[in-house]
Amino acid sequence: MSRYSFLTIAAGVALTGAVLVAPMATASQAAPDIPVANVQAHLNEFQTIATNNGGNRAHGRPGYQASVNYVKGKLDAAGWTTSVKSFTYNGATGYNLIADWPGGNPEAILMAGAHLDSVTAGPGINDNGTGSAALLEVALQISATNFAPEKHIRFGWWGAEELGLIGSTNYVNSLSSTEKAKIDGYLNFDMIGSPNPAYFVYSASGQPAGSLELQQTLERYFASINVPTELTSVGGRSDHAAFARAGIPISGTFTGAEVTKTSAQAQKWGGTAGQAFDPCYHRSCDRTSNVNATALDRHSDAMAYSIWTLAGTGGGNPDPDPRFENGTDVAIADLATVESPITVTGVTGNAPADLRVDVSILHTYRGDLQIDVVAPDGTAYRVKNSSSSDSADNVIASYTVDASSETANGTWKLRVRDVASQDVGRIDSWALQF
Ligand code: DPN
Ligand code: ZN
Ligand code: CA
Repeated sequence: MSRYSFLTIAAGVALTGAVLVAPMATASQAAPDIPVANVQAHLNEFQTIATNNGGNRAHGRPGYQASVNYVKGKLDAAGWTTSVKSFTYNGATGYNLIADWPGGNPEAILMAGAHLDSVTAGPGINDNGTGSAALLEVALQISATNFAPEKHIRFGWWGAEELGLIGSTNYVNSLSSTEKAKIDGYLNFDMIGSPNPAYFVYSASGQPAGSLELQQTLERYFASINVPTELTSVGGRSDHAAFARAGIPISGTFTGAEVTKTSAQAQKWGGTAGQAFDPCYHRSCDRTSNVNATALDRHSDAMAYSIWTLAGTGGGNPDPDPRFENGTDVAIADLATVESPITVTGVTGNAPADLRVDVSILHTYRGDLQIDVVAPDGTAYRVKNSSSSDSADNVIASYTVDASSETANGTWKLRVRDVASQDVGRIDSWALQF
């Protein structure tokens, strides 16, 4: 990181019209804090199931069936509509557990999922008891809070992920194109309590249009608790892949598997540099002791925040709150001013007084950056000033702009000026939420 040699403030730019808001759920009901002790209690059950069934919860083994029964029993008691869908793989019957929360717009479905199977080598508590247990607890909290979202919520616990994403692929392939088109997005949670944890969010880059909103919603949660994230491209390594192939927007979170933590990552996230995020990945030692409770807690809360936020709004048609996004990277060279455009069409009248601007800029010294949102007529709204003392990385934030005097339709721009030498970065993505 660099220090400033001098600081320049652009003259004549009004500092009014924009305020930084704390990230919050836009739904009428705020997401609850997921009690990590409840998630851990589900993990203890998975451990007991494995211990009583030959040490694992793998496809075709009794520990998998017992895991399905445990999750299904809790969901049924909480008022979810469940169905167990079987498939055959490797000469054994496998199961997906699908759970629907009654209500919401059946034409606008938000899905989230986690694989419930382990490898045969061990009980699979971090991989993927953690995603499965957190998703179960979020489901129980949806019930406990009587969440009444605009969208319909459906969760999936997948079988035979470890044998090549078999269950989730079977599920997506079983849907008609009409049924697929109703799914607005899919969030995946596979390994969210690694003992030497990372805070990864699945990158929208190269994924179906609409994935950026999911990515940015997850990023916004971690920004709100001041935990830095990194984007990761998980490619075809987990159950989002079949959804992405079907053109459904995807994202998710991940605390890392066999890859080694760098010293830069250890500095910002704690833990041990030079050691795998999960040294027990796919081993018999992936037991309840192989979970970092803080990471599990934060990723469970991120899961709840994103589900409440994404399911809470936008279910109507026509969309009363359209969103426009640009996910094309724009490099920010040293001392440069760069712009990224978004063309807004189909919105009648003026922009709202609470136009939300979601920004994801990756940079090595955020204090270098001065950011304006430029309306179609050229009016610039300052959302962030530069500051020589603001030494953190990245600008991942939501700003609210009073744009009520601006015509909504036309080309808007995010204008980013790097005012000090040495540190550089890029606009990763930004969006306008009307
Ligand atoms: N799905 C796990 C595996 O491939 O073994 C772990 C994993 C999850 C890897 C998410 C990458 C991303
Ligand atoms: Zn996994
Ligand atoms: Ca710079």
